[in-house]
Amino acid sequence: MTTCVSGQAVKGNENVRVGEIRTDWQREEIKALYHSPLMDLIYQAATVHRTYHDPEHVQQCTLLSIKTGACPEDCAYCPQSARYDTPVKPEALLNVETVVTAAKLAKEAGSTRFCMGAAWREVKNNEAFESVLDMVQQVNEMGMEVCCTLGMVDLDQAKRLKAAGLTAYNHNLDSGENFYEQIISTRTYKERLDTLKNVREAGITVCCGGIIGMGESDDDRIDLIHTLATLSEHPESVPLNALVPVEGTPLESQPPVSPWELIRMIATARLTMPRSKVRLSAGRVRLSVAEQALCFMAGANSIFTGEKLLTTPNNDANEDSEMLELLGLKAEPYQAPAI
Ligand code: SAM
Ligand code: DTB
Ligand code: SF4
Repeated sequence: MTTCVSGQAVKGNENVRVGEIRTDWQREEIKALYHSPLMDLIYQAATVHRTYHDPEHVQQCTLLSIKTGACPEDCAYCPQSARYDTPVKPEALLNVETVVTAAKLAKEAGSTRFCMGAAWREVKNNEAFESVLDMVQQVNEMGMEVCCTLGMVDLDQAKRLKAAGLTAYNHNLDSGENFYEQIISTRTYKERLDTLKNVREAGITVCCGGIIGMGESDDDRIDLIHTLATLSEHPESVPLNALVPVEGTPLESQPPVSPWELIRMIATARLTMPRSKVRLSAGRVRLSVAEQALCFMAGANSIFTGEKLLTTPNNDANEDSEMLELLGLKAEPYQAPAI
């Protein structure tokens, strides 16, 4: 029987060591955790969560799409791919001032991390990249964490982003390696892992997670967590998304994933990557307050706040404040990085 960090035995998964930072996870161990009885899984994850984090705090992050749509990639979930006829209207790169103003508003609304997304296959060494470096520098100087998600980056580009003040780079694995091919054909899993390696090598923190509800199996989800939890260092940030089906994309008719599956995924991520921030990301708009409360109990400690995610609607800001108040949770204060 597993012994949890609190010393209390938890029923459901035999001989699985939890509560330590491990990168030697066996797939079977993660499978056992993922399939444990839900109440045991949540209890165990909540216990580990409380060992590594202040359970009162939830980090608020704000997303901004700085370059929207017309993306050459074919990610089946994405309304920004040029290959699908979706309601997203392509827009050129925003200017630096517009972005900095949006970041200020986000900061005033309580966000401590500002994430800029561009619908690019990869970063190119051009003027647009120079503008992004400028955005990164100015947002960083405002006293916020800065994250970018710009597609693939090489080591030199990652180093330039780091020098400009980038805190984190988001590049998701999206699903397990086997299922991945059914979702994206234009970029390989290996290419994604190479970008993560470049980000790590440049000294930028890694934000990497995935999506559930695309038609994948439990085994595909376990594969994703296994890959993340056995990277040489765990991603500091693990965003977990429930598919937001968008009209015109190949996944437009996917049935909504059950909140219980998202909670199970969050708890498994928390148990296997105890120190990481687990971000309750896309799909939160469909969750009730009670369901979100269980996500926080299971170890989620960050949400995206603000009107929109990148292109799809997000939860109402007032309702989010009321929810945090009701649950006795607080926005996590900004912490300047240790130099
Ligand atoms: N183009 C960049 C890239 O792919 O790395 C950055 C932007 S992309 C929109 C960032 C992530 O958002 C994707 O990797 C995916 O995990 C998530 N995402 C995109 N569309 C989504 C949807 N409809 N539902 C849930 N998650 C989604
Ligand atoms: C992540 O994993 N989720 C966020 C962030 N990283 C960039 C993006 C979610 C996008 C949802 C669809 C949209 O709004 O376009
Ligand atoms: Fe392009 Fe990123 Fe959307 Fe894929 S997820 S189509 S790479 S914007």
